Amino acid sequence: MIIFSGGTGTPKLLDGLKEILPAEELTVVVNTAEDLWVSGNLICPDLDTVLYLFSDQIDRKRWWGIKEDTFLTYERMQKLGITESMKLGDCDRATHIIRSNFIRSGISLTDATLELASIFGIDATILPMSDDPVSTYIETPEATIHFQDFWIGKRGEPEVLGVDITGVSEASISPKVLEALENDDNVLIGPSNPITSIGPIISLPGMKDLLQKKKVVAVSPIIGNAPVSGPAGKLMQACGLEVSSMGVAEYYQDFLDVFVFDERDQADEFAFERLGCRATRADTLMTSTEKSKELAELVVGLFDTIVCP
Ligand code: GDP
Ligand code: FO1
Repeated sequence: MIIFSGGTGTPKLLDGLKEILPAEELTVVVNTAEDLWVSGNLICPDLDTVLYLFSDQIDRKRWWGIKEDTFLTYERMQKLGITESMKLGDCDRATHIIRSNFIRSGISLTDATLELASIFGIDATILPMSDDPVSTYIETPEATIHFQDFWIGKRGEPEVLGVDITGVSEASISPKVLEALENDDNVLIGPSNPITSIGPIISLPGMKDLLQKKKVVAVSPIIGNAPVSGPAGKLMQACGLEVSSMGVAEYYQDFLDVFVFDERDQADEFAFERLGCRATRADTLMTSTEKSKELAELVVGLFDTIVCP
């Protein structure tokens, strides 16, 4: 199975999937449009969350960084008058240094990620969506700023006028992602932010055409009229989408086969038929590994109900 992932909602589902499927059967294609160079090193928040999840290092309170990490370097730099734009843990920073050294020596982000996965003893395949630079910029009334400056620097507070995924139309799907898509018909779009996490992956040239030939199941990150966490609501609104499961399904309608939305949602299952997909209700709120596992079991079963287009 191929899973498209950001750094919070889908990793929670992966937490269940890794309990029920052999790791070798999981290929995770991860958003890189939130990546940022900080103090000379490349930070890949979504890739790192997935790497830390599979190697049981993830901080499950925040869903970023390494559990029980210290922040000595960050704090020392702050004392010396330099505040980094992201609060980097010391052990997390070691990952960034290793990755960046690989990249500085000419190795692609894909191969650097495969090396990190091997160092961490991970059997699942974790792939960046592309080896080319793609960055999400948020247009606010004052300025157009990098997603991390909007989310961390400005606490997601400014009004959002638009979202620009720079570089995506010139970027290529990485060769290893293309190879994975040639060899696997099942694609799961996890409950990630449709605009900033899944948006960049499906906007890569050729991706939507490839997805039309696959069995595609997606899980909604929106319950009722709000995301479980993060800025998805504000960003969907700015992109002209209704903040609802229907809004998410509409965004994926070109290639979506089955849509999973939350049982607390008022939406009618049959209302999704006009988008050319089936929809099914489930408890999608993953507050424990057990709940992630239950949702993962349901989602895996759905692929058997789809005839490959
Ligand atoms: P990011 O990279 O940190 O923005 O993470 P993602 O894009 O992977 O995930 C953010 C999305 O996950 C948000 O839109 C949340 O609504 C959604 N999310 C987080 N936890 C859950 C959950 O337990 N269930 C569902 N359905 N969505 C979730
Ligand atoms: N999020 C914050 O709200 N504040 C931080 O200081 C912060 C640091 C950070 C460092 C490494 C990392 O991998 C993620 C980090 N995040 C931090 C999370 C990150 O900004 C976002 O949640 C994701 O990029 C959204 O996917």
